[in-house]
Amino acid sequence: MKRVLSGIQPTSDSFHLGNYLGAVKQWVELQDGHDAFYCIVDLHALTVETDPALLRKRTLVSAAQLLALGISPEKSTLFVQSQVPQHNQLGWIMECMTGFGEASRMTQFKDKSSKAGADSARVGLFTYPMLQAADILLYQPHYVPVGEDQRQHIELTRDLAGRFNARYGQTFQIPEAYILKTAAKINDIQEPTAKMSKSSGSGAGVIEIMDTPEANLKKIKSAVTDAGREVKFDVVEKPGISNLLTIHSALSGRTISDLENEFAGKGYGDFKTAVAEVVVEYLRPIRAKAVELLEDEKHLLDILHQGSAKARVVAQETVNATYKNLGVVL
Ligand code: ATP
Ligand code: LTN
Repeated sequence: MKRVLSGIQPTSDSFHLGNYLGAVKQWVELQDGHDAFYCIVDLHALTVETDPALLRKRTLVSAAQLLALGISPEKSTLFVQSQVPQHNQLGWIMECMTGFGEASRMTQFKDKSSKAGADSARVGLFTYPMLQAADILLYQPHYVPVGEDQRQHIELTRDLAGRFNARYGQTFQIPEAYILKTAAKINDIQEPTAKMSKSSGSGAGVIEIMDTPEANLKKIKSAVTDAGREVKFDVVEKPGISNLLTIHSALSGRTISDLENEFAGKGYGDFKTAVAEVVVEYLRPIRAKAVELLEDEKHLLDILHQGSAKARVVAQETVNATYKNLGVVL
């Protein structure tokens, strides 16, 4: 079976529709027929200022949501990054393989550090992609299911793996990004030209899985629309409507052209009501399941501890091979 690995940061009280449609939905699909490893990357969350009580809470809420969204601990290895210290071990090796200029070109670092102000951005934000490369390469995966914004980090990971293999001998599987053509970038519904984001979202434009059905209904009904009145997919002229069409289609399984036909001659209002209904009904049982899972913290921790124990075994094999090929005395 081919292996799959991906990660998500516990940086907010809820995942949003972009996280789900861009990434986690594919995680769920790939658990069948693949050996899947999914990681809550809490060490990555430390690259920005964090509150200890919040980090703990958000790690658990992330686990509960992943399970509620369909990640099965029987099919997948679900684990917490910090519980597998091999990530730090290989992270250092990856830092030593990366050029300073190469790391400086990472657009996520440029965006996030310019927001923080270059001087207050943490060094960990700069080395973030090398830790991510380690997250991936430790498990020798074929595929890494992520949203479009992660393409550059996966490209760097491939470069680092290839470089290491060429210099020190075959050690790492070169992974491929698994990015959907549609839904790889869900936009903020108030600012439909910017990605829906946990950290920089507009609040009102971010549809959160853990939000109440009432709150999400209201948000979608007040989504920004575009000039004109036709419900038509056109990213340039109608970014707002196109984003809502993408969301509806991804959740309802209907094609965009089928939706355009249904809403031909109707107004934006009717369309937004339909989108709101699809989203709210899709998320309702998921939120309820996550809330239920959060009531039994011990059960959640058991699942994570078991996953981390399995992950450590695989990760240690890669660390051993890496050290051996580097000439580290074992
Ligand atoms: P932040 O905005 O704080 O960087 P995030 O919302 O991007 O956080 P991450 O934990 O960094 O969340 O991402 C988890 C996964 O969700 C990644 O695979 C990422 O590519 C995907 N993802 C995030 N936002 C979107 C989006 N708007 N559309 C599609 N996929 C997304
Ligand atoms: N950088 C990613 C999160 C992430 C990840 C990973 C994704 C950390 N490690 C390994 C895939 C594989 C993000 O910001 N979305």
